[in-house]
Amino acid sequence: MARSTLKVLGFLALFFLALLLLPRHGGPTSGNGETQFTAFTDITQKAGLARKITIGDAVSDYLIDVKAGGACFFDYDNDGFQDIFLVNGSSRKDEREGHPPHDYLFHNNGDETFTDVTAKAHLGASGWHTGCAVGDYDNDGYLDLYVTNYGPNILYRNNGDGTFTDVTAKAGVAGPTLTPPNGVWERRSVTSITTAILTCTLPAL
Ligand SMILES: [Ca+2]
Ligand SMILES: [Ca+2]
Repeated sequence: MARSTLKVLGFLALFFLALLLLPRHGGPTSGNGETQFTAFTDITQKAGLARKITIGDAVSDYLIDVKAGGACFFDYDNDGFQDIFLVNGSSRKDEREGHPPHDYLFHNNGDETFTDVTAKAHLGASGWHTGCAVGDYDNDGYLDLYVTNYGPNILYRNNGDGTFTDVTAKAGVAGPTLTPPNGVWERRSVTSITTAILTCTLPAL
């Protein structure tokens, strides 16, 4: 066999060997050769995280009916485990009946369970909250929390002892409010939500 033919056959052998050794897409294979895919298990109840999150009334007639919720994962007590802050919205029905929903803070116990420490942390404010952000704004080594709201936003200072203090007014970060003038609900269709958000959030020039 010609030398050039042997080279080609050797190259092809190496090529197919490399193909066999390459990891296959779709996850690892089991012993019987079937592809195994990553699966998720709902452990919400088991972890102690089951809470009702409200996003407007049952009928979405208003912009705020479809604009709420969110979560921040952050280690507020610096114990090495990520804790969870759940942002809650509200509804006209709940407000009318005098029991508006509130946000939640869950402490990560480090054993795949969480403890509701909302009241202890002083983070159980109610309102039409729409999101959150985390950062150490005062550089004291403890992560602070900023909650956006349909109304004045809230900055919580982490006191480093498991509690938070609302320092919004002192810090001057309530931001432009989304609350309509005179407290009148402005009726908007869901299809105009983008326009509505831009109209409400852009500061006056
Ligand atoms: Ca933690
Ligand atoms: Ca801080």
